[in-house]
Amino acid sequence: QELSAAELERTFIAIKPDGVQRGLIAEIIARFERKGYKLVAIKLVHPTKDFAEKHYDDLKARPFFNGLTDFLSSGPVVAMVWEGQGVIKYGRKMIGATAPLASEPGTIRGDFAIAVGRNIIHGSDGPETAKDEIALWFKPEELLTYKKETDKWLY
Ligand code: FUP
Repeated sequence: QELSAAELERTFIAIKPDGVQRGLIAEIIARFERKGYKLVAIKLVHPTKDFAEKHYDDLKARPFFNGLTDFLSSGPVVAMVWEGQGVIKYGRKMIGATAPLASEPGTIRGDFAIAVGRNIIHGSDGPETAKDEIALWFKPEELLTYKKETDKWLY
């Protein structure tokens, strides 16, 4: 099966415990689906504190690290890999800015979050982190390759 380089761009997206608890799973997945990205991996996981620390390893010197990793490990998380042209950068755009007052209406954080420590969703911030985060959260065989045949099931 041949996939173009653009189709192969992949990013790691996680719906954090607050997003799951607030019933925003379908809302968030719908936004990525409607945009035209392809879901290539998904699972519900309850990360351990240790795993959350690995995920946020680059932030370990920050004062909010302990609270952040407590939060990420506080309940189930929807871990996903989305694929498509520009998905890393545009996925971040759909998520919205980290600072609550900077996240625009229409973005996920802009529409549903008001606090930096409870911001519903994570998305890889570049190609290198995307690669690392996908490898941290998923086994290679959990990533699927398939063709989206949009009119195959319409009669
Ligand atoms: P983002 O990539 O938008 O999730 O932002 P960062 O990687 O800079 O931060 C990771 C997480 O740390 C954010 F989701 C929220 C949290 N954070 C705080 O809790 N306090 C801060 O001052 C900054 C970030």
